Amino acid sequence: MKKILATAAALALGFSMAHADEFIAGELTINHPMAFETAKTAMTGGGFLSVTNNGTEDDRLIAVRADFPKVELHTTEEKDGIAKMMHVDAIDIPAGETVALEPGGFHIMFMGLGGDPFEIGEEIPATLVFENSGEVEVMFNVEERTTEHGSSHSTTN
Ligand SMILES: [Cu+2]
Repeated sequence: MKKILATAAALALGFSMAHADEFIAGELTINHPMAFETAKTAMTGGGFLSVTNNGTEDDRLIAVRADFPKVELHTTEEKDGIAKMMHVDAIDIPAGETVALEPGGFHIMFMGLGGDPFEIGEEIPATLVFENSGEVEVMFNVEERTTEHGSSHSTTN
């Protein structure tokens, strides 16, 4: 099963409705993994979060695994006013810094949705793989696409 309705998961697992928004991997703190709702015909959806490296060693996000045909790390580059997404092998998380994956910049690309769009309130389980800190399971909350946050990405997916 690709996605779990937040309410169903919360009831089944006995969690409170306030979902966990912070995840820990070694010296890393991952904050607020989220994705925007997608159009019914969308083949891709972007995943966003921030990572704070509380340690003294640099780390890198090297992969993300989730139940989709393909998941890639992307960056966004603007050329002649057009935002273009490009695949990257890794995203650096330098010691002592916070790196934001956000619309218009680095993001996680869930690919091959194939007519099964992200809907508000869904949670998408995924595993983040860090070079030094290892693997951590997180949940991406699907949120309403706002013009403020969504416009830069909606043109490209
Ligand atoms: Cu992308």
